[in-house]
Amino acid sequence: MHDRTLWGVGTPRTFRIHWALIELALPYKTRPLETRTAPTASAEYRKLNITGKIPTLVDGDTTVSESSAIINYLATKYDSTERSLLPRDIRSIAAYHEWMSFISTELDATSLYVLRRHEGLPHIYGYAPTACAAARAYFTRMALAAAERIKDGRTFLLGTKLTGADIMMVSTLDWADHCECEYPSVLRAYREQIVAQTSYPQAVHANKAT
Ligand SMILES: N[C@@H](CCC(=O)N[C@@H](CS)C(=O)NCC(=O)O)C(=O)O
Repeated sequence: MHDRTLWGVGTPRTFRIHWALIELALPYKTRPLETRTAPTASAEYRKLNITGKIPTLVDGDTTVSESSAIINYLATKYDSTERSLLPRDIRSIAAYHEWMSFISTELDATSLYVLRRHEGLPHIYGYAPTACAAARAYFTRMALAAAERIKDGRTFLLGTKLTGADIMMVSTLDWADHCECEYPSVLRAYREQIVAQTSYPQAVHANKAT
């Protein structure tokens, strides 16, 4: 059997990779590392990911970290006619990368991750209520822009099929719900359809921390 191990459970970013692996029907083992626990500082893990952050995927002799990079790696390597998380035509490929970048930077890193640091971990990163209020408002503004792009009622970001960009978006909306960040009903309806139509529930189960 192919030697494939996903390190990490319990966060929206680890969830992304469980979901991608399940959608692509790729068997894998899970090392249930939780964020900021002692095992993330072990020599064994630091050899795989020097940042000590999760998730990390080891696929045979390839090691990849960064959730969007892992999704792109899996989607590219294991693309087939039966199972695919990538669009096919060049304009959709451009839109796919646009969404991946937008979600990773505008919705994740500069909005929700600010809240995670300064509301969730103020003892490490400092208490910053002004930055948090701005991050919350920024998330809502960017979510409004995303909703505008899909208000034609499409099921998936790129039209009629699930791609890695949907995995990024839905996991980020889940995180936003957890942080009580507001986003438009168009995005809520989009999320609900995907949750009902894909292997989302299995991925939730796979990502559960023990
Ligand atoms: N940009 C990275 C972020 C990874 C990340 O920050 N992971 C969190 C858990 S969701 C973590 O391990 N944090 C531990 C720390 O900050 O030391 C990705 O998308 O994978």
